[in-house]
Amino acid sequence: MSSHYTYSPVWIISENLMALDAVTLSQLIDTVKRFVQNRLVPLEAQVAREDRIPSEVVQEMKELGMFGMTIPEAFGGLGLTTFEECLVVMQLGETSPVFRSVIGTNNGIGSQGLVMDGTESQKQHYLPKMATGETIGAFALTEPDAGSDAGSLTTRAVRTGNDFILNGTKRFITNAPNAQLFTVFARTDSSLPGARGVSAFLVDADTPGIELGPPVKKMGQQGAHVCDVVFTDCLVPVTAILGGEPMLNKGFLTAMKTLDRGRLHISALSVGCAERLIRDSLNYAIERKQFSQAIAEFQLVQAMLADSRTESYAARCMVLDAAKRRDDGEAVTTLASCCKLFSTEMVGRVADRAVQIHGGAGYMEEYGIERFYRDVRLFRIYEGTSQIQQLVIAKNMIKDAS
Ligand code: COS
Repeated sequence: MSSHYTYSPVWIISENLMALDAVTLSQLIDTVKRFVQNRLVPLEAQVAREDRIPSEVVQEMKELGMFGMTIPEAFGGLGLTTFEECLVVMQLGETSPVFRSVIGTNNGIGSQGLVMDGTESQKQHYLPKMATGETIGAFALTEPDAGSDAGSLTTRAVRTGNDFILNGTKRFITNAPNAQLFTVFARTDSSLPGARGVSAFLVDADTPGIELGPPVKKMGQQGAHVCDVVFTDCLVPVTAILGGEPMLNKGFLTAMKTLDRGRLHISALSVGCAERLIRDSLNYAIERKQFSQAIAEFQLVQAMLADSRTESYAARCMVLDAAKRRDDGEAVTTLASCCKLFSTEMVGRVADRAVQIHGGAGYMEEYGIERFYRDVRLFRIYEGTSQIQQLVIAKNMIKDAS
């Protein structure tokens, strides 16, 4: 793409916070870009139709190191900073989000709790295999009666000697059907209110007492699989507490910190998808003729294109700014919510305009625009709905002011 504001190596060189040098980062972004265009884009319709990503493509993603982009180099990953991760994810967003989903949990909510709060031995044990994609991690927070109100979860972990017994149901868990490791959030102290009595556990998927529900049929993102995970008298050792005993009853903080980075990741993904939709819309508008001229010549179509370009650019700036601040050590909870709120709502509007610009073709399966329209709808829901982002932003504004 020739837009003047695509990532600038000059800007990257000026940064001191890179895990990779500027040339290596540029090469990585180029590699991902080529992989997306040459390998993934041609498979989009097939993956949606068959509801599966071909295993050889998953293997290629493993070989490219895509499962371990955010896992530290010491554990076999690429150790990308948040800023670098966002640049790469923007490239990945230029194809069906289902491809990002398969690596999403290992780079985000399935690994980052461990990266941030895990003990050294937990990291040594799990992260190298997560970095290669041999182990898929899933984030088991949501429950049938605890979605937005994550702190009200009722899955219990009761201590018996050196073990805990887990009972409860986790709902809509991304990548659960393929996972080898669950980060499970469970109530370890029912006398503490809400979020305070919750701990995180690292639970191997083959532990007795775990049952997976059937794959859930979804509105979009076919090829990404989601199901319930049911724990019935599932025995895990005390050493499974993420971060060890000092982290007992502190699991909710791990979940929230993990989501701070995850929300920036989803924001970057939204920008990538928006860029793809804008390019498709622009190409279509230039080619499609009505009233004896390209529809791109009509000002009402131009207005839609211009609004989409403006909003995507704004989201891109926000995401990269917040990512850099996070890498600088700033607390970015509010900014991550601002980014997720704006970027995911933005891509919803861009997708809606893309359908409109394509007219009847936008509604038809063959053109793939309606698929994106359905796929990006999820961004406004998972990792915290837009309404939860609004609450987080306002709550922190009020807290800061007082
Ligand atoms: N980083 C560090 N700590 C955080 C934090 C963050 N981003 N967000 C909250 N905390 C801390 C708070 O400071 C508080 O600590 P203290 O008890 O020491 O004061 C604790 O966590 C509880 O926070 P809070 O009181 O804000 O919790 P609430 O129960 O009111 O709910 C929301 C907080 C609604 C923001 C939370 O439940 C949430 O994010 N819900 C959406 C869940 C979600 O995204 N689900 C998607 C699942 S993954 S697909």
